[in-house]
Amino acid sequence: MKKIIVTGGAGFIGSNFIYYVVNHHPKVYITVLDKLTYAGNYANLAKLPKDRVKLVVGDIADAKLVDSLVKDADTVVHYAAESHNDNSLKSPFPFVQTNLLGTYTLIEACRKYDTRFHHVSTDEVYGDLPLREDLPEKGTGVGEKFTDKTPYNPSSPYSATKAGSDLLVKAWVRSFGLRATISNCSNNYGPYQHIEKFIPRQITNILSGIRPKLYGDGKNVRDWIHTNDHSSGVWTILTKGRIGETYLIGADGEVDNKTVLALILELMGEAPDAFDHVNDRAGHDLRYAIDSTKLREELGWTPQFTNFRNGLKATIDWYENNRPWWEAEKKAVEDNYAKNGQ
Ligand code: NAD
Ligand code: TDX
Repeated sequence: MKKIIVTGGAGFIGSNFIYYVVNHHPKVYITVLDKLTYAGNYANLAKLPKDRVKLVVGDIADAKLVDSLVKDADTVVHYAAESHNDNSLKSPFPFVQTNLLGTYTLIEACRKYDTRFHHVSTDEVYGDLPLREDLPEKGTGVGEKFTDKTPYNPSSPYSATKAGSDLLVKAWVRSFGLRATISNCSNNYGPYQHIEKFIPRQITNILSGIRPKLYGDGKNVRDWIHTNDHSSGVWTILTKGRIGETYLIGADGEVDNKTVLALILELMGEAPDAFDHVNDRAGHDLRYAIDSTKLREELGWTPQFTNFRNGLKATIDWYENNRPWWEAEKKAVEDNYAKNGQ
């Protein structure tokens, strides 16, 4: 693997993956294909060496452009997506366009040139799990986490279009011999995450003198993984994964939203009750949890950044030290949430 295309490389997880590759794999050259939507930011790539990372601004659903780039690449790593559940509830069409048509356009080009393809997906395709306290088989491990055998059952337009894109890739593998793998990862956190998302929203609220906002009762559980561990997981699958296989990436980081918020408040020196309960998300998934045994045992991957408290502290420091990266957008993001009572 020498020449790779990273779609969505100017977004949160894609840009962290590019830093990971540049720092760990000196012979790899990267072309980023990114439309620079509201979630893509050229600044995310600014510190990277220009001789190794080239940005092409364009749409993954632009077949002509995609063909011209895929022709010269060994591998495509596909991160580009519309990624925010709340946006998908207000305006689903961009999710259909990018997540479904965009993925279709990429796999058609990879089929044509027999290019290795890795599809980055999410645990949300499996729907949600009951809270642990409500499980009849509590403590036995049965049915407690997602595996690659869990049936698809997405809840939102976002997760439905991600599920559809996974199914397209699986069909292209089976019917056309596409050399593809899929990863479904849990909730990422770390630097460069857009301030619409839960953790950066609460951090930047506090930094802006706005009270944090918790949806509903805050009992919903997410399985947090540091984005650097997601990057090493994707690299492991790219280099060692079996074609046609799906690997789940997770670091055993289940925490409910109320507890995450309590930790942010504590680390930022705020009172434990200095937040507001706001309107819940429609169709809000209750709990996600990943069983990553297959990735760990078959490919030997181990997450390294598993101390959530330390990771959260470093993330808070990053937003505090990079105010120009987010400050100009803050008011518009909050005005938008306020329209929904959130
Ligand atoms: P993000 O919204 O921060 O970044 C998405 C990037 O894709 C942006 O740079 C945007 O400009 C680009 N993009 C959007 N539409 C495009 C198009 N039509 N053509 C080209 N580029 C386009 O998203 P993220 O949180 O970094 O997520 C990246 C990927 O990882 C997504 O596929 C998402 O489903 C998946 N994922 C995310 C998480 C998470 O916790 N954020 C967890 C598991 C999987
Ligand atoms: O202000 C908020 N308050 C709040 O309580 C926001 C923005 C969110 N929440 C809750 C909703 C979720 O239970 O926090 C949890 C996390 O919310 P998001 O950051 O929006 O993430 P989520 O919906 O879980 O999806 C994320 O993980 C899986 C990513 O956005 C997806 O792209 C990924 O696929």
